[in-house]
Amino acid sequence: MSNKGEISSIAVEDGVGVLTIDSPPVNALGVAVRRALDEGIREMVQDTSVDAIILLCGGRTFFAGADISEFGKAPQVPLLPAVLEKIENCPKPLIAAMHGTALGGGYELALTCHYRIAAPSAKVGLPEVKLGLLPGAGGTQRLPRLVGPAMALDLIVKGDQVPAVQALQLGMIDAIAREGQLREDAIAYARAILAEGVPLRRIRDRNEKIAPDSFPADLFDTFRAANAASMRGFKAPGHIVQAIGASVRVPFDDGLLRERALFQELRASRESAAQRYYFFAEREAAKIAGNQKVSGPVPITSVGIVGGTAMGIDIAMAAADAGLAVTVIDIDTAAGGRARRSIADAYAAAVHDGRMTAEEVARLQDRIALADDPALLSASDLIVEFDEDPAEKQRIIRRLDAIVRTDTILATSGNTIDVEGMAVSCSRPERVVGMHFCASADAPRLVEAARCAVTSPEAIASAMHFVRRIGRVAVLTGPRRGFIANRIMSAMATQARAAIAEGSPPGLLEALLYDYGFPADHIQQISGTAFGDFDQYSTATDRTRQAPVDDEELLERLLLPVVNEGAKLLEEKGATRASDIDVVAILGYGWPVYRGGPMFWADEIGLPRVLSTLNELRARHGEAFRPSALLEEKVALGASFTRG
Ligand code: T1G
Repeated sequence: MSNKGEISSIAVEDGVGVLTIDSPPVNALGVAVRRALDEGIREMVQDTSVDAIILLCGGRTFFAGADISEFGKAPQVPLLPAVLEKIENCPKPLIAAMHGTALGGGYELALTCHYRIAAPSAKVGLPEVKLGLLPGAGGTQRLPRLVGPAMALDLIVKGDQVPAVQALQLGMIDAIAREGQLREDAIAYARAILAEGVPLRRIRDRNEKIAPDSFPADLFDTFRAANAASMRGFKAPGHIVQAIGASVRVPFDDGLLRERALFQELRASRESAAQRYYFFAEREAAKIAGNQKVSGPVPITSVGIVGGTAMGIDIAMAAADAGLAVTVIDIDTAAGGRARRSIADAYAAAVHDGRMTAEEVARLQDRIALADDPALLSASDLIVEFDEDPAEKQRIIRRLDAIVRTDTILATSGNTIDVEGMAVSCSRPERVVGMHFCASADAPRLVEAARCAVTSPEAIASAMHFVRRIGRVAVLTGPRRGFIANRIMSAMATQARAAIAEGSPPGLLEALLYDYGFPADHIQQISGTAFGDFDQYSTATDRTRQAPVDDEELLERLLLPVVNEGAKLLEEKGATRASDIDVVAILGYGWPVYRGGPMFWADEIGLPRVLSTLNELRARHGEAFRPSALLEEKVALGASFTRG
């Protein structure tokens, strides 16, 4: 074993060379990793004792893609395409041995290897679309040659992670190792390939799956039409369709050039800048202070859910799925039947929809105990009450305070709750937190975790750690009613109501929000609070109105109050950072991710313009538009909300 410096090592075992790269946290293909790959591959090609090469990663995952933090900087050699070209032209069988999540440039690197083997728990995928990009290292040209253009369109435009078993069925990988035996099985696989002595095969030379008669002539037009709604406003999906189109029309090297040109356009786009910003913003939200990652000192292994509401059951199931022991209490025993029925119905639906197997349901249902005696919660590390009556909520928290462990975290759900009032009524107020599980129209991933002055750092860290454990995004807020989501969006709803009262047709307001990029169902969500009964108004295309106001001013009248309210939240310490407000607006209310969220968007249009427009609106529509002190301060300093 020779150690090639801190991130790579080489071992040769009976003619099989193993190059291991270990660059935490996710083996991103930054310049140091690219250099280590370049040198390691070269060394093993030259080593006459090496007949086949295996590429492995240490740590939690195979290469998880290009280093996203490098995008804003000057590129450094060796560039990824050059490294991949060396791999693809390796004269010896080269096998990618993947675990964890081989994504983006990491999976594209695997596609330049001759063979791909993966651990059963591994996932592969090309998620660049979520960053406003496309696979820029050959993925749009090689994947269609493996799975056909139709499947490639679906996989790359959606950007989902594909579990190893499904990837094997699709041809995205060639073999699956035994769990925990990836290195050994990859070496055995290499030996079998050597013994077979078949000529080396490169994906770029395989054209059977992209032959004109192998897919419908109108495939690309049909795909665009079928996905128009989900692609609306985004730039990357359309570019991906063009790049995959090139894979079936022009020779491979020309297709690579086309892909590179389309990739460069996206990388320079404001949409991708916003989506890359959001990628880090969502992860930053998990950090409570500075760089401290949420790692609850009270490890949550058992959870109590009080109240068999739909949200309560949903969280119980998510906690069971995350491997936690769950106890659901419906103090109203009649309702206990409701909780039992809800859980049974939810699991039956999951099996019916093919989202879960009967075996998974059996395993998970064993983790959920149903009872009507809160005393059974004494072992729980964290308890969330989901009652819908404010007085009842207070009573439940006080009752739990008297019977559970002194270090159990007590969480009350909702965002109109008085977290402070609840906490001080308990014997140990430091462990009381608020949790607002946003039931947004699409993926309900957002949870606002509210702390008050007496909440201990341990309690809030544990609560946020629990939220990440169940696969949701936690954002820390202050205790003031409305937390962040409802505070900032109510500012928009207030102005929508006022504009309608002054004569702006609701259909126009909805059309402006729709054109800005809000999904229709989120406009319903906002309009439900602002425009009253959505259906009573003319269609969204109605642009006639009484009030002589231009569209841009009307849109700014709706959006800028959200920015201003966000600035006030930062002043009050109701939010930790501006990017948290963007995470909440995007996840909670469908603010288009390719705009980056209200605070990112404000920086993009320029805070001086935000301030001057607010003052113009204030002169016309009153004090609701008084600019926050923080905004004025930022403008005076030439500072921004989200640009460091
Ligand atoms: N670059 C830089 N940092 C990354 C990173 C990346 N690709 N992926 C993750 N991190 C950091 C992340 O910011 C966090 O840092 C830590 O790693 C753990 O991440 C040429 C152009 C791999 C599934 O889109 O999906 O390849 O907060 O908290 O929940 O065509 O990270 O600890 O300081 O998310 O276990 C394509 C993005 C890139 C994959 C792990 N690849 N990453 O999830 O941990 S573009 C991606 C993820 C590209 C090519 C193109 C997830 C994960 P910190 P985490 P996790």
